[in-house]
Amino acid sequence: MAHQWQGLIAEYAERLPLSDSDVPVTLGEGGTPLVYSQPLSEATGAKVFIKVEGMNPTGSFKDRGMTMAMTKVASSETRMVACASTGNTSASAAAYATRAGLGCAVVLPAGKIAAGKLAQAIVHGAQLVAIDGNFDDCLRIVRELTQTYPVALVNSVNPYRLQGQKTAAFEVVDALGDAPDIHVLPVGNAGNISAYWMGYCEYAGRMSAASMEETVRNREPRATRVPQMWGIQADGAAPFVKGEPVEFPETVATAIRIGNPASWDLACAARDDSNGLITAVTDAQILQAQSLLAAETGVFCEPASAASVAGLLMLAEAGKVPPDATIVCTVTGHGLKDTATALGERRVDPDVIAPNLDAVSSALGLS
Ligand code: AN7
Repeated sequence: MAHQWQGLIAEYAERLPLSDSDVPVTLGEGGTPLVYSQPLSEATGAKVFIKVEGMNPTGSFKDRGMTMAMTKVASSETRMVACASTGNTSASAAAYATRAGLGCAVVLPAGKIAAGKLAQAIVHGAQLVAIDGNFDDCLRIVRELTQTYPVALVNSVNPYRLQGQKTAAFEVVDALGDAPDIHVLPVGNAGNISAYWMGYCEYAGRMSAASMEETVRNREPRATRVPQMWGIQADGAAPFVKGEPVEFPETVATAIRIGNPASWDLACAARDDSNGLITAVTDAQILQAQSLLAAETGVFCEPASAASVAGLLMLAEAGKVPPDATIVCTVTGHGLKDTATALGERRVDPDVIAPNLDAVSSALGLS
């Protein structure tokens, strides 16, 4: 009988910081597909796999961190959570707070959240506050809010978020049999690159800057090596490339429209300790990669997620991709969250024709 995935806490319990009183708050997150991409492999001369994180319950990788963070809040006295968000964190927090029976407040940059993500926060019953500012302002306010009131912070500065997110690296190794040579992913607030690096290190039997010792002690290594971490930012929101925060970040990829990443030091450690890199791509490259991945590989991701593919293609063009390397590219969120950006100038309304076979076959060029 096929194995029914139990959610990442149940699947990876021994490598997560859980106590006996924790009852998992889960929607069955994790266990996402790792899809081989023939077109991207041909384009880069490598073996390229796509980790499709849009297949999580709320359509993004945020659910991995949220199941852990919300489980911990649920077993505490606190009855309310809050987060700042460019969209996906709020969607995930809203769903998991509902699951846990907790109140949820989300603070968002006004006018900069994709419609699908906003819809999620609303239907799951979160309290929405839109501010005249960007994500970095939202995070500053939510940090202050949660220090002042009995409200738990569920942004990725909450260490349990990264603990949940590291399981994506476990899944990659479990699927491939060992770590890939290179792991490529988009970077915004920089939690995810830090979490993947932690996961890869722990599976190879090592600590990383983000590790909690209890999750590494006495565990059998499951990998013989760690990958290089390649982080990709959007040109208009590329603090790691500039080497300092960006005051007014701007990009079509609103999910990574972040100028002052919270996990700065952890991400630099992931980049440097893995012998990796963090670079940036233009909005045009992002949109082109999104469209290519959908049309050639069959995976529809959101713009921020396509930054990873855009970066890989750019680095391949520059001769930076070793021949035959095994590469995993994380696409972090589902394309359905932001159909307006994906469609762009494309025509959406087809011509309406007569309801008969002749008209349809002729419209299709078959007759
Ligand atoms: C699709 O939801 O920061 O580098 O508030 O939604 O770990 O921040 C989202 C980030 C990549 C960047 N791809 O990950 C939020 C938020 C998607 C995202 C990122 C985000 P981090």
